[in-house]
Amino acid sequence: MPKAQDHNHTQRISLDHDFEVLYEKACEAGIETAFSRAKQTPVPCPFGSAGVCCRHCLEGPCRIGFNGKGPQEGICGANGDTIVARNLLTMMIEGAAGHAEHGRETALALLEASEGNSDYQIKGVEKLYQVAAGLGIETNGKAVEDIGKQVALKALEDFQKQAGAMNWLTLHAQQQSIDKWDELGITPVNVHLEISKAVTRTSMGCDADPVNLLLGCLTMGLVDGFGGLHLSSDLQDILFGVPKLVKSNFRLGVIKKEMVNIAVHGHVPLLSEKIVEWSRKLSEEAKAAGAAGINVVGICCSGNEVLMRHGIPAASSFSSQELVIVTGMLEAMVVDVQCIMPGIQKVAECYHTEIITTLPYVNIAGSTHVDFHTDKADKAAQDIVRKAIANFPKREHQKITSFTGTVEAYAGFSNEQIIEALSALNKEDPLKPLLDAIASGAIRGVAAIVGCTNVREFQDWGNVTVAKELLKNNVLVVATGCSAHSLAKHNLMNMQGLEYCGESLRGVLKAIGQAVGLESLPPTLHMGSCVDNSRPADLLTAVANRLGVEVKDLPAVGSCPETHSPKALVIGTYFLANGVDVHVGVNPQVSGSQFVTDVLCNGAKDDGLNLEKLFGGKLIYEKDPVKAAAILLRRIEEKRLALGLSS
Ligand code: MSK
Repeated sequence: MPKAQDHNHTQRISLDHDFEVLYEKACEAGIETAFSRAKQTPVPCPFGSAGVCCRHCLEGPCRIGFNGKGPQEGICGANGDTIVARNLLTMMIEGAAGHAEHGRETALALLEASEGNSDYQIKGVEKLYQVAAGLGIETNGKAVEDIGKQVALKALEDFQKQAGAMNWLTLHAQQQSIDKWDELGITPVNVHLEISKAVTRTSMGCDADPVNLLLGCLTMGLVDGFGGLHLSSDLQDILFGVPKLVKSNFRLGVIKKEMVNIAVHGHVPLLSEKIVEWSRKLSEEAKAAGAAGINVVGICCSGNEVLMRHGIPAASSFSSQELVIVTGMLEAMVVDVQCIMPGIQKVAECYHTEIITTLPYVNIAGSTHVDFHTDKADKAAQDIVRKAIANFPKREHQKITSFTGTVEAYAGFSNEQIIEALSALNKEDPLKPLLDAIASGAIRGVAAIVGCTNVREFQDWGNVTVAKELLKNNVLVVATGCSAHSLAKHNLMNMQGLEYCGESLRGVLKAIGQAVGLESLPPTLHMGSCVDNSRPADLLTAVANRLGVEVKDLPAVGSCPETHSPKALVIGTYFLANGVDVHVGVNPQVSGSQFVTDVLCNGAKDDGLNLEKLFGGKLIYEKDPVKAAAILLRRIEEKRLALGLSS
């Protein structure tokens, strides 16, 4: 077991000192975490890293040798290009399936709520009318529940229909993009059909054409974008309400020594919404158990969801999730789906913390399981909160490490909130102040810093550095997912961080913020969880439509500096299919094929087929966050020039 103090500066785990304290504590107590496991295997497998290991049949695994040495084909004759493209598609399927299942579950929840068969009611009525209108559903004279049912059925159609394009694609995409996707034959028909087709094409003896396989990746990107991201965000806004400006706190100081602490972790907010509700309702029971009350804290994207709608404070992003338990103050960690490390159970066994799984297909051996379904959500949430209360007296006080520092952060920047803020400057044409700022160059462009933290990266460093570099150069930065945790923890979502903004950007943020009663907008805008990458996409579409151009023409970029999940890769592919440049700071595992690398990363002027020629944007792989930001700034300036905007 490595000791934290044995590591030199480059081996530090986090820019967030609190997690370094806990990592050292864990190491000294002999408690394994992802950080210590990563240090025990410092070099990832070179074949897997290059994407050239094929495990699609039992004749293998086969792998392609490097530099022309060793076998250049698998036993079946698949070459490196095919194997790399096929492995990439396999990752895309994994990412898209997770998000699509999120969308399907939310659609079913809306159907059950509309039919009165669940513990949920529709709270976002205005959003319901807006989505229904977009889908062509007649709303006049109909009850809210009737409209909710029609919207839910339209959503479920996107998992069933056998012809045409997905309803949510037609609802959100620009027509020029749809035409392009149709021409290339990549427009998805329904989520399950496309995932099933993609799994078939990656299986042994099927698709062996790297170009066709890469087109399959783009289809998965569209499945993810429309059947996962947009569908989930829309329906969650309908069920739980559209997020509005909230102020909350980040860092480990949000875990309170005197309270019963419950962490919600995962992605689908159906459960975490109820945990928040019942934590408030059962606080007297916590007091009877000797606590001052119940404190819910967020981890990963469940954390982002309850932050955006309820101002629940956030304790940790993905990579440090196990270390939250090492505080010794967590009575329960409740998980739903995605990005949940199995390692949390072993860490929890060293403390009094109870890991509670809630979905039949996401179990962890040794944990408690409380079955969750929408028609017994209140009962499940009460059981879970009471389990946490019962664990409070079991704390081992000598094992507690508490922190007092928290960082204030603003969140809740849905598009509706952004438009409302802009409306205070121009009621008739709310986007105009933003467009004027972009046109004049006060804002050079827009960047979405999205995605994860990664145990093999120095936590928060890439996310924060890219953001600061872009802010300094007057780029408007929005954020989602775990990168939003990084930015918030390091003062980029409160007014202190305004010092990192270039002067003209700071002026625009102040003007908009003051119009809604704030000192300023914060330097970066928290737009939600990883499925909420639909929100920056919708913002770009609204701006492009207002200007009469395509999204691909805008001075806009995406960056995922600390990528960890295939979900981040498939989200990036959705943006690539819309012509937006996407930066990743972690190896996307395609270097084993020069052909695949060229298609993804080469510029439009290069020979041969590539994404930029087809769609207008490309994949940028750059580990160094300062260099990455410089490339993104250059791309923004190129797009400004092409649009005829001021230099
Ligand atoms: S949780 S996919 S580590 S953002 Fe959405 Fe965070 Fe990335 Fe998981």
